[in-house]
Amino acid sequence: MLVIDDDEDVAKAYGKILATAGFEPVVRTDPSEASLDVVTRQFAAIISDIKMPKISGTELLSVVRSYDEEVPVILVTGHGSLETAMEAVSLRSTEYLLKPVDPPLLLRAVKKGIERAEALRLRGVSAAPPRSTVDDAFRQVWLAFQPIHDRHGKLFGYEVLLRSDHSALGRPDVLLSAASGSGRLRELGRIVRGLAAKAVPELPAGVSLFVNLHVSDLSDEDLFAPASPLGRVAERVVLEVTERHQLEQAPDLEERLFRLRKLGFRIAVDDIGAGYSGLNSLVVLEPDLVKIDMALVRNVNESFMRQSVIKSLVDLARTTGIAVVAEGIETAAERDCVTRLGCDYFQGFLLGRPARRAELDQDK
Ligand code: G
Ligand code: MN
Repeated sequence: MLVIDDDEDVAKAYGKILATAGFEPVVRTDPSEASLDVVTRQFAAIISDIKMPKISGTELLSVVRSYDEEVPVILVTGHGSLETAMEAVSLRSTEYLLKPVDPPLLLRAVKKGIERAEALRLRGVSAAPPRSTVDDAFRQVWLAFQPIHDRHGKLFGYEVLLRSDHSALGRPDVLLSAASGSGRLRELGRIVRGLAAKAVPELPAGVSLFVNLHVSDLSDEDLFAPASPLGRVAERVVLEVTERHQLEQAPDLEERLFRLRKLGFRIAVDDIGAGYSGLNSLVVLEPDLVKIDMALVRNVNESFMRQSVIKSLVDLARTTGIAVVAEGIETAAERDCVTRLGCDYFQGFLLGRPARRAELDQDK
């Protein structure tokens, strides 16, 4: 639970109410500090003041909503206005409370918000399709390639992205959840790595291939076999890991990543700033690269808050020798801004959409 109010007495009072009710509140009075929290950690609920210096509660909420549809956000204000109330509604704020807030009212809003988020999450869980349908979808898997450039606009690598031509299970998120529901995630991971390995020899010299790992892949011995198709070309490959799929399911993660690095793979922590990959993963996992999630890059040129978060991430990465990739760049203004903030590599629709290899070859 995250509590933000620039008035220290108020913030502490909320913290106390929540702690007494058995929650574990993180209390912030500096909205820039809170902004780093919301993009690097997951909270059961967020309670925020609206009117604060530099970053408003509604701006904070818009960032939260760009990657988390469900987390309850309760906005509190001493100066209710139609404008902020309408903004709160359009950003699906759970509650909009006026100061001074009655403690039982605050607790009721928090509990109701958490219950509703839970119900939404449960509804998202689907049953597994028949085995033959998943077989069909697996047979139609292919990889899209998206370019990653360096600061001089030179091609540094491609990220390969899972695709399937199957009519029902074509969307990557649907295919992944079908594979997960059927206990076949590792099989899908092997298919992806097999296709990726085949593509490596066709890449221009010096260009790397970025391959996403699912947490289930990290417990597949095939990934660690030097003689596996991808293991043979490990020097050309960056493996992307993310906390989106709960890395805590791989308890010996550090040791596993160490083994992968010894095989010659480089490691990237994906989706930093999406609220899943905590900053501590940078310190603990010692990756070669980090990828800043597109939720943070979106309209970065217009947001002091996003700029300050990216700047902090770049500074942290610099001191630990980690290279930074900015993802999901869609406009020249976003690219120029992340370049100025010191990012090393760049990816996004502006530089190139994910495409089949054949289409890339035609572009040349
Ligand atoms: O979780 P990960 O960062 O690996 O997800 C990459 C996804 O982001 C892919 O599905 C890809 O199609 C998408 N993507 C890549 N670049 C952009 C972009 O500039 N804008 C948007 N909206 N999506 C992008
Ligand atoms: Mn990725």
